Amino acid sequence: MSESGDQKSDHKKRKLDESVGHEKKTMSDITLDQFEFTRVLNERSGSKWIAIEAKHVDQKAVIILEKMAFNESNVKQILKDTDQSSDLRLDFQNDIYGNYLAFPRSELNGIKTTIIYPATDRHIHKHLRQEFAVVLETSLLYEEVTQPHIESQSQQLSLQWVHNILDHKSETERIVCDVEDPEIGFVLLPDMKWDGIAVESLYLVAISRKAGIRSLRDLNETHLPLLNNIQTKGCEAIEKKYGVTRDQLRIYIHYQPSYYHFHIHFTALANEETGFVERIHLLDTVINNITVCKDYYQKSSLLFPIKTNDPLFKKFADKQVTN
Ligand code: G7M
Repeated sequence: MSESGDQKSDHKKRKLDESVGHEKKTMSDITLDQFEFTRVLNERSGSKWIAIEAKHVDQKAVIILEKMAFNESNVKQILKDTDQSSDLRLDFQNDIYGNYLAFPRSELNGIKTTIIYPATDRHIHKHLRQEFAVVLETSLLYEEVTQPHIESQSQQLSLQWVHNILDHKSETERIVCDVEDPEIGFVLLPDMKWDGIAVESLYLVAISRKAGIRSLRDLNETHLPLLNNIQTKGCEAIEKKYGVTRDQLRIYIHYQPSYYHFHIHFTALANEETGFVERIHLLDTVINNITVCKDYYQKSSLLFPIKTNDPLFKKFADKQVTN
């Protein structure tokens, strides 16, 4: 007996809902045809990257597609595999110059796909292309504007994914280093943005086990052992697993972060896609600043980039008008 359109879509939604939140997903748990295209949120043609909004029954999703980088081993396979004329289509030939379109088999042509489902309006907003502006946040503006803003839960992205990692409920097999200590412990694992293969674009994130450090603003001299431990053990683990030495790493903290549970980014120095420089605070500089002045990050004015349609930007603008 064949299913009606509604039954089919109910069945697909059930399958998708069952698969969300479970650690082990098989390839068939989620399929892209379960989503209906809504609009393009952002695209970077140079990086072969696109973020779209989609819909599944009555809930929104963000889907990010990125073509994978080449490396020696997959290029060797592509050469070996595209030996039939149907796999290589001629565009033009002129003397010794030829342009073709190659169609390697699908295993060599994977698209890194991130699906956020169900996505909240915050997720849609985070991925929507927007104008940015820089804001200079004095310690007073932090206390009067930013702190109340980040404390209002409705403005924040959920930290469930962070707790799942720390509690070994998700991404467990991806963990590169795990230090259990509640004060100076952390979990280091590949960032969601990295394919986990190409070391030139290496990107890992270290998530602190200590709760209550929302951002750079909360760091003081009591956190130096934590910062030093993440730096030393994180670098050792990355060298052991990926062969990338500390002098080839960019280690930094975002201000403002997207998620207000303390974490540190580790990227390859060669990876230049680190986004706005105004958002980056190098860990060595942070350690140095706190060593020189223990409440440096409570006293200082900090500059950060922000989307002009972010509610926090509006609060800053309103505050500056009233002052
Ligand atoms: O500092 P900021 O909050 O902007 O960075 C958070 C980092 O966490 C980003 O680089 C994200 O790509 C990464 N990230 C976000 N999520 C939801 C996940 C996740 O579920 N798993 C992993 N491994 N990384 C994530």
